[in-house]
Amino acid sequence: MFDQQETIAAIITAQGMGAMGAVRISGSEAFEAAQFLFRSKKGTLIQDMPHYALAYGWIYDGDVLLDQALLLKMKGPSSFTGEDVVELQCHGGPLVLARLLQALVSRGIRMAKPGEFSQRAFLNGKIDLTQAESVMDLVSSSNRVMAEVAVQQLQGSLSGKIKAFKEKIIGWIASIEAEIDFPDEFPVGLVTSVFESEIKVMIQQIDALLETAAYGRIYREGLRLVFYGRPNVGKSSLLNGLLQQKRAIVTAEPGTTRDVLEERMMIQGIPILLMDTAGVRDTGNLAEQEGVERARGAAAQADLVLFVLDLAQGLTEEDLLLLRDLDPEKTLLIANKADLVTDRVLSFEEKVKGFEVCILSAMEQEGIDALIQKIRERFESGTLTAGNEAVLINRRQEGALFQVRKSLESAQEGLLRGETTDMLSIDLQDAWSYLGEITGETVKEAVVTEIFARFCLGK
Ligand SMILES: Nc1nc2c(ncn2[C@@H]2O[C@H](COP(=O)(O)OP(=O)(O)OP(=O)(O)O)[C@@H](O)[C@H]2O)c(=O)[nH]1
Ligand SMILES: [Mg+2]
Repeated sequence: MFDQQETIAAIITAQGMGAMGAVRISGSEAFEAAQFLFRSKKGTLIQDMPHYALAYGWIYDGDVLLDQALLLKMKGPSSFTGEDVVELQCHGGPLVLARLLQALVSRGIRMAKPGEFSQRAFLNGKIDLTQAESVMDLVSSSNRVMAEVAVQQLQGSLSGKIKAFKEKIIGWIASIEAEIDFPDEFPVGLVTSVFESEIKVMIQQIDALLETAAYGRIYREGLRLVFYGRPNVGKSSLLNGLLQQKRAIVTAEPGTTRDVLEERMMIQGIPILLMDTAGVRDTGNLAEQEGVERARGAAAQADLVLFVLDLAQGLTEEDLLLLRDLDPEKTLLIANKADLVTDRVLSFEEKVKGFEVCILSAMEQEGIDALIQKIRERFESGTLTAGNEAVLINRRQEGALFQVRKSLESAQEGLLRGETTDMLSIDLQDAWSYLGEITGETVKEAVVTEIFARFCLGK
């Protein structure tokens, strides 16, 4: 864990040139350090400025004038980090800001590590862990849905739910303790019968949250769309067709693509990770063999496989073998090269029953819009239903929530077996503790450090 005593500083605006750039100083020496550099036009001293006040003036490093600036004073604990904070808003030139930061460092202020401001905000109880994570989601969001969900999570949409669960569980534990301490005042079995239905309801609510994880992953990382099939059927051509650019190499020779080629795009507001892969076949070529292995791996991990076949050749034995391993729910069957056939009735329809088929020509760019529509439909229906939850949990939260569910289930099973209430209390305490991991109260220090280390510099 970083030293929380030290006063830290960092450039908090993006690197590069801009109308404005800002440096934040946080810690007990923030006002003193800023005073060394800042000369207000009116001669006001930072210590005499009211809370949340702005001052206009000039920044000096010794006698060297560095820039013109606005200084914002925030007295702890009413600041982002909960400590005394000064933000200097100056001109957004990389050198200007670097010189300012250097001047602070030469006065003994330490440069902040990535995520350190947010970590202090967390350690000082200004935000919980879900809110800290939502800050990262918000600044890195590539789409409207993620941005909206992140900002709601920052406001406490997930924290609120977790808090409500925790309060309920504490209530249960309290009544168990009361029953143990004053058995005469409770009719036998009253507490347990109430629990049975209440725990069931909570598990359902947790399941609803767990269901948002798949959506959350897609909005954070993109829907994994994998082009898969035999060599030369037109996988790379289709990737290029969707991207509207000649990204992947296309040749008439089978075995052109070797590596998994990744590209990102948005399809009607959905972030998509397109993955072109090597055509699957038996081959003696080592590089191609490795490519085929990677293709299989990518298909297994896909949210949606676009299984491409060559309509001019029809459905081959090899196609059938590959299809056998694919889940129709997660596959679209692309009958490509439709321009080469006159009759578009699928002779092999019976053999691919259950698979949705999309007939198109990657080369002629025909049928691409219909494919986009189908991708959108698959995203909206299928197993990916987040409902109206204003929450999309991330992988870490999903892991902890899964443990909460397990503990509650164990409590539920205990109840059915007629276990004593003190046993029940242990499961409930576990559930409470796992809930605390999500918001951060019961999470291990190492995990906290790891989470904040993923933040960018100046956050
Ligand atoms: N007529 C026609 N030819 C196509 C179509 N799509 C692709 N092709 C041709 O088929 C050949 C193979 O295309 P690719 O896109 O490289 O096929 P691939 O599936 O990526 O092949 P590998 O990388 O070897 O697995 C090229 O000559 C393309 O021009 C199409 O819709 N119609
Ligand atoms: Mg290819």
